Amino acid sequence: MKVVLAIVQNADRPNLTEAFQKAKIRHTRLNTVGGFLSQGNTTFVIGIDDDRVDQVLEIIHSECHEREALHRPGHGAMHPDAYVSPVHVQVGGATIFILNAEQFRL
Ligand code: 2BA
Repeated sequence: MKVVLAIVQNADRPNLTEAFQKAKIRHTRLNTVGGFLSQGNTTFVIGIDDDRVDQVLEIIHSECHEREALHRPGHGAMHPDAYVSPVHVQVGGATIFILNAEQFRL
């Protein structure tokens, strides 16, 4: 058994949820915040048999898309009135971790 952690953009959450439901893939959604942009995102926790991990990954890749976001760096040590140009960063489709589940109990 594996645990897939998939961090996705909130915009992809509805379609990904629907696709998982259609495929009967059990999951939990957590509201999370990215450390760099400090914007809300969603972390899906999916406990799944090893032979279905590829199916989970295919669904994530088909439903989660890359988008551009604007990062406005904080002033940090600079003068408070200093203007720091915002920078564009590419976000997504998804950041995925696949972990071995030692046990699964209900
Ligand atoms: P954030 O940390 O808010 O990062 C959003 C996007 O900003 C990242 O997209 C990446 O393109 C950019 N970025 C992040 N850190 C950066 C840095 N130090 N310098 C320049 N650009 C940077 P993604 O890579 O698609 O990541 C999307 C979200 O996935 C992240 O949101 C974070 O919530 C999560 N994530 C990504 N890598 C992770 C990791 N190694 N561990 C835990 N969470 C991670």
